[in-house]
Amino acid sequence: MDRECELTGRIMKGIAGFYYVNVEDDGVYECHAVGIFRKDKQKPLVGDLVKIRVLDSKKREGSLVGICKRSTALIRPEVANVDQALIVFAQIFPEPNLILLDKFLIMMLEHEIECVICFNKQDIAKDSKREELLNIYSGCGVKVITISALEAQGLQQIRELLKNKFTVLAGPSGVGKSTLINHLCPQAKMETGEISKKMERGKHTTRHSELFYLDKGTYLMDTPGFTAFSLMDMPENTIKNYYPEFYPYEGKCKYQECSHIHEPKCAVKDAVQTGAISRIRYEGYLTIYEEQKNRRKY
Ligand SMILES: Nc1nc2c(ncn2[C@@H]2O[C@H](COP(=O)(O)OP(=O)(O)O)[C@@H](O)[C@H]2O)c(=O)[nH]1
Ligand SMILES: [Mg+2]
Ligand SMILES: [Zn+2]
Repeated sequence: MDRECELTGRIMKGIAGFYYVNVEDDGVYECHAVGIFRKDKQKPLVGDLVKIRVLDSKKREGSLVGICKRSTALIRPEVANVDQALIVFAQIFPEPNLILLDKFLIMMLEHEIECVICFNKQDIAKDSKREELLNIYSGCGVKVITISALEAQGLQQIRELLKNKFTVLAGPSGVGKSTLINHLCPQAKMETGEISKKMERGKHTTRHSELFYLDKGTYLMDTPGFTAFSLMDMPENTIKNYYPEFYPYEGKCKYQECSHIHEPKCAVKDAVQTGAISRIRYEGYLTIYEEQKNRRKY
């Protein structure tokens, strides 16, 4: 086989031993992995940049012959080379679970993956709700945007943010992720709708993590397994490191190793009192700290 038949692409999905590899300016090839991967115990992941050898260009079949070095690898979902996460929550219907949002932020920061928070359903939320959410997250260190996926408001902003990156969508069910994907990538034809109906259908269909190709270098992934998770065994005393709003007060508490919880003369608690740090974010920190502390007892 001559070298000219080797192409580079990205794994869009993997089903039953086959990998669907998108080669830009060419198209998708159905590939099987050659034995070398089994021998090396190396498992190709969705998102991987891979070398393929074309076996039949008409039928668009090939074989996977190599995996390029990964920049990142998430475990849940198992996906490689993610550049950023777009964390989607509704402003209302469903009411946003901010503890869950904060956990997403912590997990992404831990993996050094950049985040953008997107609050959807602006069309049905009060302006006061939108402002409240923007206030809570004004110090969190990541960009926050508000959109209406249904009415296609704010989508240009999102297109700009996605350009030339591989973005994963994270967020609970019913917040509008599929509606958003269908705007950005009409060929995706994602199923949208009320949660209960989808659950029923879900019984009969297996859902896979799948990448969508939007434009040169621009990929988007919606992942069904990305709706709830725990922070595993992350030690509680490291949680504070993921709160950028605490950074200006580091070293200003009475105790060097202050957890900003029960210690006297705590600069962070003072900042919560004056409103310099969002009370909601701070209380979320307390909740997550407790959860992590208790988890380790068992
Ligand atoms: N009012 C309003 N409804 C929306 C918006 N985006 C999505 N929805 C609706 O919310 C429901 C869930 O949307 P879907 O895209 O399936 O959410 P997913 O579970 O996150 O993929 C559907 O009934 C959508 O029509 C929005 O911006 N405004
Ligand atoms: Mg969906
Ligand atoms: Zn403190």
